[in-house]
Amino acid sequence: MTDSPVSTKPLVTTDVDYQAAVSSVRRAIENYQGCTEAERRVLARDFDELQQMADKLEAGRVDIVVFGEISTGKSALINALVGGNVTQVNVQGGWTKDIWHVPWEGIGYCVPGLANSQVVLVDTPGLNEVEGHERSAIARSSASRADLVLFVTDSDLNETEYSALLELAASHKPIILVLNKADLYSRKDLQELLELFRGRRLINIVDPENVVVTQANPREMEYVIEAADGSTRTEWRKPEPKVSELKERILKVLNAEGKALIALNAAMFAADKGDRMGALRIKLREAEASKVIWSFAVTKSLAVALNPVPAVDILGGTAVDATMVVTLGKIYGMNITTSNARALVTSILKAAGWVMLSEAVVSYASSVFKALTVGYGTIATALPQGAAAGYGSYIVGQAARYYFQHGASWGDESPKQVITQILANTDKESVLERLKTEIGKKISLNRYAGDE
Ligand SMILES: Nc1nc2c(ncn2[C@@H]2O[C@H](COP(=O)(O)OP(=O)(O)OP(=O)(O)O)[C@@H](O)[C@H]2O)c(=O)[nH]1
Ligand SMILES: [Mg+2]
Repeated sequence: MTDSPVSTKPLVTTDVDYQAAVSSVRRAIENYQGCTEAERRVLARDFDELQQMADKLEAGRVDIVVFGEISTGKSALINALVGGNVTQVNVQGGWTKDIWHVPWEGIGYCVPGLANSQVVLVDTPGLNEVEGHERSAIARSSASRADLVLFVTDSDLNETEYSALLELAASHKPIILVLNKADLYSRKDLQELLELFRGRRLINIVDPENVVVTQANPREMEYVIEAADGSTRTEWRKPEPKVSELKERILKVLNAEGKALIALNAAMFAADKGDRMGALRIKLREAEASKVIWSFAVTKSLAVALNPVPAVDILGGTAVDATMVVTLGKIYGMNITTSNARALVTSILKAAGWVMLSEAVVSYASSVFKALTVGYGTIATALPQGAAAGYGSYIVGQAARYYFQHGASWGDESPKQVITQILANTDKESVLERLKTEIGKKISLNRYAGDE
């Protein structure tokens, strides 16, 4: 072997990159630790994966993920590389169901720059168009964490394979494309397939040098054996697996850029997790804010619907709105005093003057009416009146949310512009309907409770 990969000098000095990757993973873990309980629950798996990535970096482990369609010989390939029956091989497609980590100890290899590095071969379930979506998904997720992917195929690429390759290439995964089951092809057909794989179709996806041929578990062949006396007999034997070309290629890639690959992979992984955390945090916070606004709008609706005197309506309403604003502030990580919350509510109400004014008139008129009537009349007026007040709180809540989203400021807008925008984007009728339903439910519940 003239081009012994072990003698190849690493192309890139990556100590700085490696340290940067270690700190980016560490930072992502620290960010996670600052998450709320609810965020942690959703991110539990991401956190586990980050921890694993941190351990992997510390150990200097290289994960080579074997990936591809079902029954292409992924498991057989790992067995042939390791030289033993470490993973299960079967004629039945879809045999491997979980991710298997197989330490490639026999290889006795260390990535340059990582004295105690270990190489691990990761067996994954096969991709399958028709069944096993979940398994395909875990295989993809495993490939997305790989330092190097062995993409195994046993024929020309179909659409599933081609798009999976594109996906990997788009995330900058280094790929070795393995054409397995070479024993099933004539020399000529094999050559044609190789030319196809090294040709234009996979340009920028797989480096032509990274296309290799193997036979991991060749079919038995009939051998003609000639005895010394010239007589012949035939015998069925299994040819030896052929994976040495692949082995060499793997070592060459690892030698040239192993450490850089691990660092790049970890850094991209941490960045991706960081983005996910950020996006989730926003999503959860917004969902919680919506819930808070809605529950205070309902509370306000009920307070107004169930109180007969206008003065109580107004007082109760302001207190509810101020508490809502304090609660919203907490969600956005801002502590606001009750008196500041009241001031904010007042300024929102002032900016939305015309809306509140019209509602106050409705509120006053129907409160007087409510005080004078009894029985069903009360319910009939309480519904629209309570809903209108609840709608007011809903709008105040949305405006306060905007204010907190923009770091306790109105940003470049005036409060009036913000509220006009909110009003334009709110389906008033449907909010009123939903509030009426809530009030209706509560009032009829109370009525039945009273009857008992
Ligand atoms: N002729 C031939 N058959 C092979 C070769 N490699 C694997 N096979 C056969 O292909 C079948 C599938 O092999 P596996 O290693 O189980 O394939 P896999 O990709 O792990 O399959 P799943 O885990 O089901 O996705 C088995 O019957 C193997 O014996 C090869 O080089 N030549
Ligand atoms: Mg398998």
